Amino acid sequence: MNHQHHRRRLRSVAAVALASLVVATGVVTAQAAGSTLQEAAGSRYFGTAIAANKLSDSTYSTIANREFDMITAENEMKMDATEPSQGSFNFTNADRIVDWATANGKRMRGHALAWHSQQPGWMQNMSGTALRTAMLNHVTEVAAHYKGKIYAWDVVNEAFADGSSGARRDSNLQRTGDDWIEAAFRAARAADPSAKLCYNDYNTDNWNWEKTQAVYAMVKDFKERGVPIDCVGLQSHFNSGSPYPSNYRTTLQNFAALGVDVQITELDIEGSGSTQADTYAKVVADCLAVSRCTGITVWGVRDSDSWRASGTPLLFDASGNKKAAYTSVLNTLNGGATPTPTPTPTPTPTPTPTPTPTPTPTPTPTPTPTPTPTPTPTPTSGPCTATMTITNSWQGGFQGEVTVKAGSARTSWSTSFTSAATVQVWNGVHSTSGSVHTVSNQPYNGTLAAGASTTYGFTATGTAPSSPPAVTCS
Ligand code: 9MR
Repeated sequence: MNHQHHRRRLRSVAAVALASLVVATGVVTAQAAGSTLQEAAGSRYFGTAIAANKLSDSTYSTIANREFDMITAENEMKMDATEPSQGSFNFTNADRIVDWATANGKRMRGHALAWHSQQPGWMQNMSGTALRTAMLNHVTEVAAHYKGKIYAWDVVNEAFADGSSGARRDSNLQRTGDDWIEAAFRAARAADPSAKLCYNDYNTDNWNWEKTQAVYAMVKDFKERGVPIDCVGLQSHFNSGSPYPSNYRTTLQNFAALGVDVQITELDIEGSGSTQADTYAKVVADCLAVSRCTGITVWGVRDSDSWRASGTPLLFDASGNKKAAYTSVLNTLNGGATPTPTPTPTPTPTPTPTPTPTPTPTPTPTPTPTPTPTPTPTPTSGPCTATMTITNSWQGGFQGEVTVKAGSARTSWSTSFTSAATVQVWNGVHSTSGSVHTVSNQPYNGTLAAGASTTYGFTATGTAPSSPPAVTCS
């Protein structure tokens, strides 16, 4: 908290104390409520992304200065902005933001040192050792320029693939070798030892998603091998296609348990009114419930400043008025009425998918030779059955679950259904051929005793079908 705000808060504490000095109990212990996001956040920070060219808009800068105490440059510290031609650095716009933040007593998150996207043209065409060297030089030069001025750096941004592969995202940087991420972290540590070093990504909010598990495994490995990493950033861009997951708190807790801070780095939630306000409150309550969740940054000031402006995902409307979402965030930070408590996190799958030395292709179970084909309603023997249920739906998408039941003991399974939707699967390995989706087991859930079952989940685009499609199992 900067001094100006600290004084303001003390004044309001004094006012509350005087006003309530009715009964002579002597000591006023109640914590005064913060009247801005940064005050209410207490020991945590509450930040926003700032665009340098908007600082001259007084509505914008007044809100930004009043409400937020951590600043991220929305685009100005990215690789294309800071190294437009190789070896020649330009910090003009980034420095405008840093200077404004410093003058107003705010801290900075640095975003981002190495990323497959927003690379300068000269870098996009590089590969191999030349690219690796250029990337490390960039990390070193930019981190050194801001040495001592950055609270936390997004050292590497968005290095994992979406979907169920759990793999690294293909990029020119990735093609220089798997160790490019740790090399970037080591270079950043050397250049600015006091900055916290974060790995930052999106679609890593749902604990059950493969991408989340893959990032978790990398961070765990880094901690075990002493690669310098201090924090994990969850961007948390939520909308109907990528909704706030009810296990978000579990994700925050599990990352924190690895010995890193967690930060919500680019929060925005599309929607309006009480639905939006309620989801914002849940996100804030989840962070407050995890001691190593050290702060929250929203990705812009007003709806009209957002990269997804049409989704009105922020806390202030285009005119700078506080929205219902603002009030619910403020109240939650102040420990007030949290709307509906976040449902107890679903029991988590084993944090790291068990490294079962897995499945040599399985002998196909011999179907029991039933002489007379009397149709049994629920087959308890034979290969396997699968049924789909729709568990949730929203405008533009839905969520479902498929239960796979083994008729006889097996060590693998494969299911198939037809749907025109784009589908994202967890707890299963997904592939498509036209509109036919095939989902088979992960290494950790292929083995089923006779009569036992397991489930996999998915989200899909479009409208939920009134009756789910048939699923075959083999
Ligand atoms: O908000 C940023 C927008 O102004 C840029 O055009 C865009 C270009 O890539 O990047 C946006 O910010 C992204 C952030 O840097 C990384 N996570 C996703 C953000 C939204 O796209």
